[in-house]
Amino acid sequence: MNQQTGNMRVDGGRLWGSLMAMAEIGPGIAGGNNRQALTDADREGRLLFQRWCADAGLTVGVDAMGSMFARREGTEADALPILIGSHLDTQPTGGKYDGVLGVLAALEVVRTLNDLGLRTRRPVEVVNWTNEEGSRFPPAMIASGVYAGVHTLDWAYDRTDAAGLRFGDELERIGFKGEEPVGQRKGHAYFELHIEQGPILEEEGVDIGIVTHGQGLRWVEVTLTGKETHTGTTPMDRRLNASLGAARIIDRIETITRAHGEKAVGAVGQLVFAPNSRNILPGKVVFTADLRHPDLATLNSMADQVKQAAREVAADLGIGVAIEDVGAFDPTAFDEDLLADLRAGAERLGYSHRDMVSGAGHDACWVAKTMPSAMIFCPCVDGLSHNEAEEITPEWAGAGTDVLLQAVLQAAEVVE
Ligand code: HGY
Ligand code: MN
Ligand code: MN
Repeated sequence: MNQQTGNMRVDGGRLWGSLMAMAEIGPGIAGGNNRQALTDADREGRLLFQRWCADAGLTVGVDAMGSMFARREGTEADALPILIGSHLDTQPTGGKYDGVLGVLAALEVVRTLNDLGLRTRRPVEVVNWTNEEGSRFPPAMIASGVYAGVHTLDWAYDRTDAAGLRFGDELERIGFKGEEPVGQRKGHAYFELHIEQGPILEEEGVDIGIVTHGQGLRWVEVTLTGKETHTGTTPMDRRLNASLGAARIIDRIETITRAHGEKAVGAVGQLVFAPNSRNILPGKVVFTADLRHPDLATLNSMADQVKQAAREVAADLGIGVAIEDVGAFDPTAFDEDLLADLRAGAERLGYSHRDMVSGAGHDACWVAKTMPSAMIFCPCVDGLSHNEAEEITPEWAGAGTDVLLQAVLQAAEVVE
């Protein structure tokens, strides 16, 4: 890192233009995006990304989970590359920046290397991980999970969405079921820029979050089986009431979470009644508890207590209960040396920074099992995310990408 490279900046206007162009694909109903994994909108976004990568002289490989790797050659072709990326898929009512900033910032880093005519010893690869959100096909981060060897390819292919469509079939349908074995493409280090999805950086007026850890997650799916009967004619003491069971368990989730201290978070974001008719007591209710904590033992204690509560409530109401773990990742510590480089890069550029733990899961949490990995955050307005009103500023996006550039210049080793 010399005086010249130590102060390089990306083209923030070009980055913002790319973000806005990508946001045109899979528009939501309130200004955000609905570009769910393996939909036609996802395919369209991938094709746009692929075109931009080709324009930047990158060669794009696609693995068997559809993750895309856009490679900029280094002077040493067989040196392990530096990987930088995130995800282009969104929540059904998602924002324009969750994941997308990380992929397009990585592309902007490569575009800037091209503009400056810089060569690096190591290749650099821009990554779009398939289905980070896990909204249409649970669990979250499924493709980076297969890449890290946490899930098998066949298990991932058999995941189904609410309409019963298989992940593997949808991946084939959109034309992104690549030939490359998943995990074959190794890396020397991985960096991911992401919006904070929380309020801290904006409230404190800090430019860059240095993400030291990602908290762990447990998705506990509960299926309650009651009896479908008429809501008007069935005496109250003769009901097998699955909706009452769900209400009591959701209340217990709140109590259990709060009993595990201020770092514990827990909620139910998805609940399905069947047959979901106003005047039929539901025969079946399915919902998922989303539990998170930075400490593994505490997280497991939360999950165990939620499962126990579900069994108790079901027994008390005389209804059936089935419990399944449908998503999990343990707390992750990111690489200290890479984090130190990121702090130093922010300081060289005059950006303020502070260490923090990620409340959300990210592909970096799985990639960290395969190579040294680190994340940085930029602020987001009111900490809002997983909401179509998610917003950041061009300045925040540019600052995060400038720091990402510094990290890549260092890790990929600029060749004079
Ligand atoms: O759920 C998460 O933390 C991520 O947004 N998929
Ligand atoms: Mn994300
Ligand atoms: Mn997300």
